[in-house]
Amino acid sequence: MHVCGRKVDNMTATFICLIITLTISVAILGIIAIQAPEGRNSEEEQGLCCDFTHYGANWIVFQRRINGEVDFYRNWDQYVKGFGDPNEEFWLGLECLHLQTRNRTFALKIEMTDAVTGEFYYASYSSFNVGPKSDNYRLKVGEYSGNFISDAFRLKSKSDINNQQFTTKDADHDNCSDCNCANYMRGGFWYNGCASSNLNGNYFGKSAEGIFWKAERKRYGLNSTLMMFGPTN
Ligand SMILES: [Ca+2]
Repeated sequence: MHVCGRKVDNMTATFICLIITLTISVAILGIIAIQAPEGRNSEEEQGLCCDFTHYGANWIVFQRRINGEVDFYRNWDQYVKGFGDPNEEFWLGLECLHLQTRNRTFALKIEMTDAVTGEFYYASYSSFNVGPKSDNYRLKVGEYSGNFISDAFRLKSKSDINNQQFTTKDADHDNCSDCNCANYMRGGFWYNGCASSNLNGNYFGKSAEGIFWKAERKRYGLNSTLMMFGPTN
């Protein structure tokens, strides 16, 4: 057999063919890897969700307020990617919430402490889903239960935040035609026009800017909150 004009034996020819085949294979795999940005992006996005803080065995915490050390009056990119310290005050991030809740039904649980009385409150929703970025991370929650007399997420039609998109101070997706609810309430959240709760409000704020959960006749000021998703039963 001749290779490049030189006569070689069968074993040498086989070896040369093997080297050529391996070289071509590595080149093709390299091209495939370069042309697969979606796969890499997906891994990067999944990487946003690695640093989970668990509550008990099965619940994943995605928001915590305990001392006001972390500023929650943030822009869109920061709410998408998350911010703060997972062991202290933090927001996990909207992209992570979407990725985690898109294919599986979780329940939502919110725990709160009254800033004045120290009383413990909780609110639960039978299902919790955060939509994709293309839909501005729209919130969908199921049936409410809790030890408040009212469901603050649906207290009034104008403050019903179920099925609403997320709004920040630089990305207005709310239903307040002459205001940005994130500016008005000093936070970033799913607002309608605007809301009867303000879990991402100013820790030291008063009135509409503070952290609160509203019942039919009373606004409960809060000094700690915990939002988490987990099993439905
Ligand atoms: Ca608006």
